[in-house]
Amino acid sequence: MAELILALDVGDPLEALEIAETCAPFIDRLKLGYPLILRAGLGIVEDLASLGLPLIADFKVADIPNTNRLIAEQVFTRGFDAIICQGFVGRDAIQACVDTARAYGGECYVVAEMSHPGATQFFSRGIAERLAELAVECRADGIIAPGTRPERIRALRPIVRQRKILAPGIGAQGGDLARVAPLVDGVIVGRTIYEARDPVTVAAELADVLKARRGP
Ligand code: NUP
Repeated sequence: MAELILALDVGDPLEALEIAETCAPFIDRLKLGYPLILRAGLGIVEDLASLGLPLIADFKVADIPNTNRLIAEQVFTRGFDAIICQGFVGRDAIQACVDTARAYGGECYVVAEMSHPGATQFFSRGIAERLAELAVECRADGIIAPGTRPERIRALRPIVRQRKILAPGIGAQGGDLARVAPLVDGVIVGRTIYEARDPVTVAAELADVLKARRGP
């Protein structure tokens, strides 16, 4: 069954904590990125870690290998369980993130193709396939692939095989949960949950859909 991963891009730290805490029974992991961390500070990672859900650092790390390593070390030291890095920076830069993740017992996911419309400008013509291959060669734990384009997930699955595919773009960006869920290992959902009048009910409904749509 695909995991439900809550993208907690909520500006207000107290609101973020409340949403995470109340939705926790229905979600499998929390994904934190710049919108929350830059506003709340890194202290919120510790607060959220106390909920007991694994935390993914979505900093889409994209630097030279040494800087990637330094960033990843901070990420794992601060209590994250996984990191997302960009693949277009190349094999050595990806490898730095994967190796650091391993050293801390964490996971590393490589962005193969992004979910927004503009992503097709540069992730097209076989680039995503090459990035997915690189992720496999670097022994990353999986890739990020677009929940907005299930046909692209189908194209990338044979490359990554049993490695995980996490798919953002469900709901607010137009991706259809019921179509995508059977193709992936995790769906990343942000606004559909945290902007809902009742985030808990929506999270519970999405979790029910995932239960009904077991994976490949
Ligand atoms: O390709 C990507 N698309 C994407 O939306 C890679 C991502 N990491 N994300 C992130 O997923 C995005 O930054 C946001 O945190 C989340 C989707 O949020 P929402 O569109 O469901 O609100």
